[in-house]
Amino acid sequence: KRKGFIFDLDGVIVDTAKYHFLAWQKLANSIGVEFTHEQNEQLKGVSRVKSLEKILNWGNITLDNEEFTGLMAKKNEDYLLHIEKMDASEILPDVPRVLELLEKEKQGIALGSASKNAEVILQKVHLIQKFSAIIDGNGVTKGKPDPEVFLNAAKALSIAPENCIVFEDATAGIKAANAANMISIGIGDASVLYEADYVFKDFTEISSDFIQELIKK
Ligand code: B16
Ligand code: MG
Repeated sequence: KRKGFIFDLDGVIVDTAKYHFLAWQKLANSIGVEFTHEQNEQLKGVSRVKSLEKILNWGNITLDNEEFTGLMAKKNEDYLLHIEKMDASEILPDVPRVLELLEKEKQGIALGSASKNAEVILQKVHLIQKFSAIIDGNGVTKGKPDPEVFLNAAKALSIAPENCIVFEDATAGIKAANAANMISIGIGDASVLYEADYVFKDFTEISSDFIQELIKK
């Protein structure tokens, strides 16, 4: 059966989550707000606008529109410096193995990311041609945990949501996948991603048999 496999980008295909962390931490500290890994967890999968809103909230800071836009631009400039030097060596372990298996099995493969930088990154790591649909931060009006990004991906693949499987590293993304009525697979820490249908530390733990089972289901 042809299923839709939808991949989040940051923290699933590549470890850009660490670059987002560095850029947000620098920005938060520059306006006198402390920024911990626990706080960063709450920003994973969350749009740039919503992320800055949260940071300002933690610091009890109110800004006018112009200042807000300025800080968003600053964060992205810093983030772009980090991703500039990315290449295929930054693809997370066994992601290519799983993509190749899905390709061989003629499954639908889509990207469902909150990032507006998704295409640039996929190009840099030479994976863009693996995806028959790319839904990113430029193609949605409501960010994760809203299911819109994954529903749009399913539509682009012409596969019903209940026949889609989502790989996600963020709580917001797992919530979005569940709300879309898709199978949610957490990539990361099970104590954080407990709402997912399955959790694996990374793709090295995902066997070909497991993927075949998902296809047959
Ligand atoms: P950008 P994902 C998300 O990507 C990141 O997890 C999140 O930390 C980031 O704020 C968001 O993209 C927006 O990214 O600033 O590049 O548009 O995990 O959904 O692939
Ligand atoms: Mg992510």
